[in-house]
Amino acid sequence: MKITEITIRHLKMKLKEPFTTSFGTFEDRDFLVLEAKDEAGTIGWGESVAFHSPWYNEETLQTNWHMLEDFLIPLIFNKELQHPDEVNELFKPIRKNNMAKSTIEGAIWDIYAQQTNQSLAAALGGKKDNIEVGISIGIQKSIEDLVALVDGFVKEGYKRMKIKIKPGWDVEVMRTLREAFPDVSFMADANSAYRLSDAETLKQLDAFNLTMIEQPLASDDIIDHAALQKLIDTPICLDESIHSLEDARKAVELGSTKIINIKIGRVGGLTESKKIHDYCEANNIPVWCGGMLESGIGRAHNVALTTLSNFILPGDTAGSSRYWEKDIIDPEVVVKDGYIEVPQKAGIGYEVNRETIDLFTVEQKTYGL
Ligand code: OSB
Ligand code: MG
Repeated sequence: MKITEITIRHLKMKLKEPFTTSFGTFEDRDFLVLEAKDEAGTIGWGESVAFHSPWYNEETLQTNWHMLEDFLIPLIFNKELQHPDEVNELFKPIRKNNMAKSTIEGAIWDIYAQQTNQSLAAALGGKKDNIEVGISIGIQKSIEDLVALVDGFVKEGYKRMKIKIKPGWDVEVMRTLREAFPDVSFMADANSAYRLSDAETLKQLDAFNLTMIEQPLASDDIIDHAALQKLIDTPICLDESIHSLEDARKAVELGSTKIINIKIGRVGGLTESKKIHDYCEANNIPVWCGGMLESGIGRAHNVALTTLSNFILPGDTAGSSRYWEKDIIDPEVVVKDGYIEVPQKAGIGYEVNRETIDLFTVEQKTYGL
C-alpha cells in the first residue's frame, strides 16, 4: 500500500454530561479525525486522542496537527508499505508525540485490514467475539449523586466501576460505595493527584477490596510508585507513566505496576500496544484498554485491540450513548449486559457517517492532492 492523500478534520462534540477528573472538567470533546487514502482508493480512519489542553499529557490537538502536517505525513507519503508495523519503525526518528503518531498509524491498520479482507481485530491477532466492558465515572457533586449513578450502571450490566478520586474525594467515597455495593468490582483512578507522602491515605483504600488503583502518583514517575506499592496492598495500575514497551518493562521490573492500562494513543499506536500486550502476557501482568472519551472511530480501534488474549480485565470502552447524542459511526458502539460484540466486517468494522462528521467539523485540510 502507498498512502497518497490524507484529510485531517478538527471535530468538536458536546458530551452528554460533563466529565470531571482530578485535573479538570471536560464539557466538550475537541479531537482530530484522520482519513487516509491509498493509491488503490482504500480509505482508513484514525483518531487523535489528544485533548484541547495539555492536562493529561503534553500533547494537544494543535501540537498533533503540527506534527502530522510537518513531520509525520511527509514520512508516510508515497512510501510502499507491506505492513502497518513498518509505520512504528518509520516514526522512530521523531521523539514522543505518540498521540500524533497513533492517529496516522491507526488509519493505516484500517486500510491493511480491509486489503487483507479481515476485521481489524483479526489483523491484530485477536480471537474474542465479544469483550467485557467497564465504565469510568467522574467526580460528582455529592456522594449521593455518585451512589445513584453507580446503581444505574450496575443495572445496565457494566462489569467494573472505575471511580475518579482526588484528595478529599477518596476514602469516604470508596467506603460508601463498598458498603452500598458489597459485590461490585470497583477500582479508583487518581490521574496523578497524590504524592508519596500521601501513602497513609492511600493505604486506607486497602480496606475496600479494590481491583486496583490507577496512576496515584506523578504522571512521569515509576520510582515513587514502586515505593508506594511496597506500602499498600491494592495493586497499582499505571496509565500516564507508560509510553512504550521499554517504559512497561522498566515499570514491571521495578515493581511499580502490577497491571497496565494500555491506551493506543499514549503509546504511539496499535503496533506498540501489541508489543506491550505481548510482553505483559509473558510476564503475567494483566492489561486492559483505557479510554480517552473517544468518538466511535477511536472506540472501534479500542474494541479491536481488546480482543487480544491478555486483555483480561474489563476496559473503559463504554458505549457511544454514554458520551454522545449522536456518534459519528454506524452502527454506534452498543454495550449489552456489559459486553460489546466485536464487528466482523473488514477494517474497523463500523461505517463512518460523513454527514454526522460534517456537522461537527470546525476545520479541515487535505494533503497530497
Ligand atoms: O485517566 O483514564 C483516564 C478520561 C480522560 C482522561 C483520562 C482518563 C479518562 C477516563 C475516561 O477515565 C475513560 C472513558 O470513558 O473514555
Ligand atoms: Mg487513567
